[in-house]
Amino acid sequence: MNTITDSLIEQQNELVLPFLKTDYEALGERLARTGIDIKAVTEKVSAFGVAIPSWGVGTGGTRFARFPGRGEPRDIFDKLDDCGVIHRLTGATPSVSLHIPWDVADAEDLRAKAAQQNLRFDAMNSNTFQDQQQQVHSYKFGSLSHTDSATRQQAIEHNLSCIELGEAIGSKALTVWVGDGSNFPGQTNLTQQFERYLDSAKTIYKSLPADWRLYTEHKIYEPAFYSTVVQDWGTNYLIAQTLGDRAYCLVDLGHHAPNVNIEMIVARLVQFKKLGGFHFNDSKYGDDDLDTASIDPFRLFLIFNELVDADLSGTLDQRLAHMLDQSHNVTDPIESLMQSAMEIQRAYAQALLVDRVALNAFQEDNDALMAAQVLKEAFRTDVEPILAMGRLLKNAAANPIAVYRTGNYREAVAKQRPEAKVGSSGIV
Ligand SMILES: [Mn+2]
Repeated sequence: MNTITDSLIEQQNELVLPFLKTDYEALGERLARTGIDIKAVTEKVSAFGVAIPSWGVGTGGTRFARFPGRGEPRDIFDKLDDCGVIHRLTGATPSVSLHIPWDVADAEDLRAKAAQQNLRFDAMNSNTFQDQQQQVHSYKFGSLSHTDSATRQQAIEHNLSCIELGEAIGSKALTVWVGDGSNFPGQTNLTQQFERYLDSAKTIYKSLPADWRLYTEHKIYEPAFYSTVVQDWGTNYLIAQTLGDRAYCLVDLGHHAPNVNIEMIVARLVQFKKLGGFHFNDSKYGDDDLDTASIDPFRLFLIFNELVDADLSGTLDQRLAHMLDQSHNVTDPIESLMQSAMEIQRAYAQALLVDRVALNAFQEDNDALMAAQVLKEAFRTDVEPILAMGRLLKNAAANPIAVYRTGNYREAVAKQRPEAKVGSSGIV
C-alpha cells in the first residue's frame, strides 16, 4: 500500500510554502545582483534527473555481513514501487537501472509496473562477477577475459541477453563492469588478459542495437587485489577507442585511488568525447559506496563545474547517463537515495552559479587566489530554496524526507513484505 499520496504531499507543501517563498525571493534578489536569473537556474536543476540502481533500494552489506532492514523489496516489482516513491517525492529520479540476472522478469510486466510508477528504464547492468545457480562455467578466475574460451563465450552471451531484455523494456544502454583481474603477481599475463577482454567486448559491441550505447566501468581493485583488467580511466579510454563511436567510459566516483583528481578525468573524457556518464556515490578510503556528497560535497561540485563549463562551450554530450551506485548499510535506502539525488541537484545548482566571466579573467591573469574564490563563492551559496522550489513546481515534495517519514511508507510495506532471513550482497 502506498501511503505517499498526492494529498499528503500537497498538505505538507502548504505548511512550508510561506517560508520557502520568502527564502527563494531573498536568494533571487541576491543572485540578481550578480546577473543570475534564479528562475533559469531553478528550471535547469528541476529538469535534471538521475537514475536509481534497482539494487540500491535494498540494504547493501559488506563482505562481513548484511543487516536487512524492515520491509525490504522482495523482487523487482517491489523495487520499482520503492523507486516510484523516491521519484514521486523528489521528482529527480525518473529512471531505474536494472541489474541482470537479479532483476530478470517478464518484459511486459516490467513495462507495466514502470509506467504505473511513472518511471522508465535506464542502462542495463550485466553481472559476470558472481556465479548463478545452474551456470555451467565459473567466473572464479574471470569472465570476459577468462583463459577458457567457453567461459568467455558464456559471459558474452549473458551480456547479449541483457541487451535483449533491455530492448524489450526501452533501455538504450548496456553497462559492463567485470571483476576480472588477478590476486598474485604472475597469476595472469597482463597483456594477453586485456587482449581477451577486448575480443569479448568487440563481440558484445557488434550486437549493440544502432541507437544503443555501451558503457564500460573501470575500477582500481576489488575483488581482484593485485591487478584488475579495467583498472583505470586510461584503460577504459583505450577500450572505448578500440570498440567505436557508441562505446563510452563510465566514471564511478568510488573506483579510484584516494585523492585522485576525478574532475580532471571528467574534463579529459569530455574533451575527447568519451565520457558516457557516472555512477555517483562517495568514499573515504576505497570503493565505500557511501551516499553521494556525504563525505566530500566539494569534489562533487568540482565535477559539476566541469560539466557546466563543457555545456556552456557546447562540448557536453547531452546523452550522459547519470546514475547512483551506492550501498546502504545503516540508513533506510529510500531516504539515502532521495538525499543523494538532491545532493547531485545541489552540486549542479552551485556549479550553475559560478561566475564564469570572472573565473576566466582570473585564470588569464594567473590570479590563483581569486580564481579559487570564484568557485568557493558559488559552492558556499545555500541553494536549498532553489531545489525545494524546483520540486514544488513539479508537484513533488518541498521536503521529501519529512513527507516520507510522515507517510510511514516503510511501516506500511513492512506489513506486506516478510523480513528477509538470508541476505544477499548488494555491492557493485
Ligand atoms: Mn558502479
